[in-house]
Amino acid sequence: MRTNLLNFLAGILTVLVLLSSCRPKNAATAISGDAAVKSFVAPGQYDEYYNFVSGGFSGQMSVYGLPSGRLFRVIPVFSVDPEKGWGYSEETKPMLNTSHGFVPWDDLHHVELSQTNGEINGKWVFGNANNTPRIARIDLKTFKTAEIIEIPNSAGNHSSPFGTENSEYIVAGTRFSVPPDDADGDVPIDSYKKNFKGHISFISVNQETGKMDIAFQLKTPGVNFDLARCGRAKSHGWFFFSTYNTEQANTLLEVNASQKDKDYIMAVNWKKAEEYLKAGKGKKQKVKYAHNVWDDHAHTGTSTIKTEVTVLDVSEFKDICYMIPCPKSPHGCDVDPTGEYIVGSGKLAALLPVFSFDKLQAAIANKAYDGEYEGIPVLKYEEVLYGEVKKPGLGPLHTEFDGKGFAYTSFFVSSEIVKWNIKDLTVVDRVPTFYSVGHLCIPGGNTRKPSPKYLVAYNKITKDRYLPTGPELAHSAQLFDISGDKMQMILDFPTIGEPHYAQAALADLIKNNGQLKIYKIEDNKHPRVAKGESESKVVREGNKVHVYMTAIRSHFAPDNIEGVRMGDEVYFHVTNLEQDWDVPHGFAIKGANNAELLIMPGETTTLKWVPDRVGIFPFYCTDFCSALHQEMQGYIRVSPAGSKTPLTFHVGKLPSVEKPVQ
Ligand SMILES: [Cu+2]
Repeated sequence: MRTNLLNFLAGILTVLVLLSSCRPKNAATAISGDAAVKSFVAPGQYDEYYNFVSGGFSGQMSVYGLPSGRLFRVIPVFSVDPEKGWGYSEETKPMLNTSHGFVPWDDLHHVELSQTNGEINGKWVFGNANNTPRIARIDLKTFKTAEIIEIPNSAGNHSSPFGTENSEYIVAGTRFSVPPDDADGDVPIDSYKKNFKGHISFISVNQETGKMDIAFQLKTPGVNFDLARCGRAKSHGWFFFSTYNTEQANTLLEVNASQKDKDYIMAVNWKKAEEYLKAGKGKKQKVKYAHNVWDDHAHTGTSTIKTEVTVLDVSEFKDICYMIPCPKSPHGCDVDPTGEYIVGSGKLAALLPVFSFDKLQAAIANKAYDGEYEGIPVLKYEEVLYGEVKKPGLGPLHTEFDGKGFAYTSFFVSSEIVKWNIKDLTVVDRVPTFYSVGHLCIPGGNTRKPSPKYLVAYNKITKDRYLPTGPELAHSAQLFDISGDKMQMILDFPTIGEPHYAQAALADLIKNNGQLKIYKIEDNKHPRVAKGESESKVVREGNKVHVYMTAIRSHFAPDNIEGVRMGDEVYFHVTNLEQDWDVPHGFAIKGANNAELLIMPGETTTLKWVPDRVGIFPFYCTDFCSALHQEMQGYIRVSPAGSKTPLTFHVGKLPSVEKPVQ
């Protein structure tokens, strides 16, 4: 056993040494001739695509233009963001609530654009929180996070968010199998095989409102789920999940989860699961999870703790799940635009298996099984295999499609992208990346209709590529032109966080989806709104002081407030009265250790401030709004506790002229 382990580790070491030597050379001259011109978007011109990129451990999502690589926006999702006040204002705090309380920092790995009939529809983009399992929905009319739902029975929400062809469901598969939430989790860790279970959540999406709900969960064997893809066209109604650690090890997984020659891709017939649910076969389970919803009229998020989920144990139903053997710890599990081919990418495999949906159906019909895995039928590899791409490279991770019959697979270890023909499985082109590519993105590359023009590689390591910035270098993406037979790199651009998966959509689709320019002041339903300066006021409720403040170019109302005392909690509810596109105001007060605000036209946002000393405290607008932005300021006076200073406020009162003493 020990010798086996040592041999294994020696093997890995050899691979690593080989790897460093097959890093691409001539990194500095990788862009040749006038290739860069292809990514040039002249000042004032729009990009052709929006690219939504995961921000990894930053917990945010970022929006880039393609082909320019220009960063347009960072959308706060699972982490606080000072630039937007996200997680700091009283209204946004509930959005980061979980069953563990306020979680202000998470890890966003994958993005998924909503679809209709297997094509991107430009309505929403979803993102996953890995650490404290959650799924977020971002509204593409506002580029704001509209909803976050926590996932019970999960730990490490990696295998998500991947959607079905009409966004009927967004799925979330657990990375770590753990004892279910309603079980006593106080068990020895090495009782893994007995007590640890996997769960896959199917989250329904209302096609009008986008509202999410956990429709049901599938309880599965205790494996690690990695990535997933829905079936499309002929395979609509199915979902495919890559799994690893089918060995069910609980220590030193780098070795112990690599024992078997093959792990599995789990094929799930979700239409069949729906039938069982309709027939009342699901079991209600007591759990606890947060469901946070943003209201665009109240400009406020609310968090509700839910307590029940419906679970189907797949081992009790023989026709929901099937295991497809797949070599060595598969990561990517990608379905081509026709829905016929399912590509497995074993991180430690030396070939790429391509499975056939038709053969899968035939194998199931003929019961071409190779035994069972914890009650789930295991299909015979040869019966479901369409063919193998031989010697494609080292460390295949993820495949995207161009819709012209070609697949593009990223190879982490050999730092390259390999283009291959889906029909005859021959490699037709390969290009180096700089370095260690993870995910790829072709606009629409996971839909029925990809746009075969650009491919972006999201790289993990960028040594030699950018000006050094201390121990950590810029994270990066690389853009390739794939319109010809040969891939051609045309741009490098840095990204926020560590990018994982990304998706892209035609700019016109999103630009013309009814983009919101302002919030209408008459629709503002915030309970503490001031819809005009005449409604601005300061109200004391015990030790709470509520300031109903307005902001308009170039002053606040009120801008002089007195009568606040030590021990008070002051709430500034600031309404931006502007009804003009792109005129936000900001609000900041000296000593506030919680927040600044950024308030969009027509919106009301609240800053909670607890003064820590007696004195005069200035406040001001932090978002440049006009030539007289610098004059947009005010003062608040804080008196000692028990002081008799009356509560007064005003704007526009001129100082009285002192009369000379006679
Ligand atoms: Cu201003």
